[in-house]
Amino acid sequence: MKDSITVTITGAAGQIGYALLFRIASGGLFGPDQPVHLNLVEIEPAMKALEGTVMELNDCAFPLLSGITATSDLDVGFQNSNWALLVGSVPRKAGMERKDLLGINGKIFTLQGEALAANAADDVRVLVVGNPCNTNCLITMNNAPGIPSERFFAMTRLDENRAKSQLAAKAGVHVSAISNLCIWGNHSATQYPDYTNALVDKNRVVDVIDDEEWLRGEFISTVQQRGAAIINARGASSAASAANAAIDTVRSLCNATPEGDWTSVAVCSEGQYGIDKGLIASMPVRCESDGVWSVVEGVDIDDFSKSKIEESVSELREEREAVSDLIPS
Ligand code: NAX
Repeated sequence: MKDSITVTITGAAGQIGYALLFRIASGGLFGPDQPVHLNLVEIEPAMKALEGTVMELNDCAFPLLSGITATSDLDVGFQNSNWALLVGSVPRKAGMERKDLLGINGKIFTLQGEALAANAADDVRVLVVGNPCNTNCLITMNNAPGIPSERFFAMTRLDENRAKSQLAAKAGVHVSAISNLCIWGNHSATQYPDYTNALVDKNRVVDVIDDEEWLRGEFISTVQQRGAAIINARGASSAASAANAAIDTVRSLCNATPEGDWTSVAVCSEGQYGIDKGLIASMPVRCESDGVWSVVEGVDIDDFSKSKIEESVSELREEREAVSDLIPS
């Protein structure tokens, strides 16, 4: 048996947590021969609910689950963490401005960054899911001295999966036929699902779907507004698809990307594609099997795409400005 991997999940008693933990514990994340230890982090009022989830995890008798630590203490929760999935955050409530939300969550992610730096394993990698995930990731990264910036990611894979599903339905093909779909920018309503570079069975989407008006209009807005549409229909925000996307993201970051393709994840910009250095922005990324990744260079950006990317990056700049007091210089 291999040594256990320790995975920290914050917000573990929440609805994404509930859809995520059992898949990780059953081997759905790291494979059928990799034991995992789960560090489950919650706030004090949710510890009772977390206790119930832990009972259920135990009742599954998962062969690969080597242990569970349930805690509200960040130093304990990030102890020896190899992967930290930061899912928990405070939702926007009625009357709350976006700036208030950024500030409240910012403080949470400041503390989590510090606890990661103090307690996590040397090889820790961090995926932020809790919204606003790009800026929460920016805050965590800037408050975790000693952890290299290339170990921080924010999730835009759910958006990529949503976009692929929309294109597949329109083209009348299976979703696996869609590749090279990049989400650019922020995980928000300004994100840009780039259909101009996407392929259907190696053919350009624009050559297969002869409806540029739909691609520029309804397609983009459907992907941007999909979270709200799910809340409308389900009465609760996306959970299983979000947990699935978190698993897809980590698996993509641990395995070689298929030849010629890429995946979407928000990473710390080095200035690629004119995106300000230091912002956590979604871009096309390729990974090697040893976990080394790089932003794909040279992707064609036409004027339409350029203006869409700029709109989303401009929002990321504003968010960074709103939390500048939480980013040590
Ligand atoms: P829930 O409200 O069901 O669960 C959140 C959990 O986080 C709660 O149990 C709460 O007690 C816990 N929590 C709050 N503050 C915490 C803290 N300081 N430390 C540890 N735990 C804390 O939300 P859920 O539906 O699970 O969504 C979680 C987050 O994912 C939300 O911010 C949501 O907006 C975000 N999402 C991000 C997506 C993405 O693509 N990046 C898509 C899905 C989802 O909307």
